[in-house]
Amino acid sequence: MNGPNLNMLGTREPAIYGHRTLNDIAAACEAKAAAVGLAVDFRQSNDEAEIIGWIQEAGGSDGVDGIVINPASFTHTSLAIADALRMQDCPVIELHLSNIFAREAFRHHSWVSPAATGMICGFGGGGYVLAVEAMANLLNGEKAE
Ligand code: CA2
Repeated sequence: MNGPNLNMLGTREPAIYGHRTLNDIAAACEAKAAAVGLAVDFRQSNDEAEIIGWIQEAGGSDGVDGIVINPASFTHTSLAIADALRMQDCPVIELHLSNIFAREAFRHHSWVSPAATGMICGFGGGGYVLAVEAMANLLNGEKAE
């Protein structure tokens, strides 16, 4: 799941977010998922309520095995997304293209991190592929040591 403005990837601020479009990243995730035996439902929304609805659906009976989410700016503002994630039983990976801790102070706090199993940031679009691999490992029973 991808939050607001990530549909603009590849068109602005390439020094921070890279040249790849969100479609390029989705294709890379799908290729990695196929290699590790997972399927990806790749989504983006600019609407906080829609994202919360997706998170609630993900935890339902027709739900998913895990959630990878780049909440974008909602990372720093949305207790509601954090609460929705906390209600899910499945693994949650928080993801950011940029290293949010090496940027402005207002990006250093994430409401989402306490509700996540783990967090990946600073690897650009490649972080999404790392997240698919990490999710496969989690689902295969890898435990943090
Ligand atoms: O590094 C990330 O992935 C972020 O989640 C991206 C958010 C930012 O607010 C977070 O602090 C870190 C911003 C997404 C905006 O996406 C853009 C895409 C293209 C051009 C400009 C912004």
